[in-house]
Amino acid sequence: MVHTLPELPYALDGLEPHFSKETLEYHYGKHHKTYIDTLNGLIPNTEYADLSLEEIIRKATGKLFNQAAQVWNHTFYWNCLSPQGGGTPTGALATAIDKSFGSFEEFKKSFTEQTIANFGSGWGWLVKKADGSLAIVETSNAATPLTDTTLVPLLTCDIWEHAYYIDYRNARPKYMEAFWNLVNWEFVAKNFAA
Ligand code: MN3
Repeated sequence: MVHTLPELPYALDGLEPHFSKETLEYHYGKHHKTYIDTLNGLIPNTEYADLSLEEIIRKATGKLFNQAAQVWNHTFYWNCLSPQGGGTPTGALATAIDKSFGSFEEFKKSFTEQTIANFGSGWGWLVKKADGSLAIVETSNAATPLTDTTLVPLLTCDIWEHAYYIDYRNARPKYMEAFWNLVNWEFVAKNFAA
């Protein structure tokens, strides 16, 4: 099976002024695409050739895992963002956030602090646990909560430097400030309800 780069759910300049068109040209058009091209180069004539992306992620290790997981993480990340994003969640998701973190503001503060503190390259995640409660999880490099079948990923923030260096240089806190203006809470709520 040949894996393809999913279309962005908005135009390359759709996340401006928070994330520039140049950032998306590199992050989506080069980084994300390279993970897919490398993945497609690794799997022909192997036991992974006909597996879905999720199946590869749950089975592979090393270089193949890294490429496959980065493909999935980035597709998920793009869907977590929207030109109409930002604001606060509503409904059952908002209730679950209040229950697990005290309030939306407390959640936002904890997610921001823990993700800023994630050393090196990685991802910050909001996940739903098997008991329905929510938790913040930090992963390194390509690691993804998808490999833990007890967790449902709801939201992610890419904190590889390539996500923010063009717009914010080394200022991860400024990037995260911008990130909150773009969060697609409808997508997060859909993941929560699944
Ligand atoms: Mn990235």
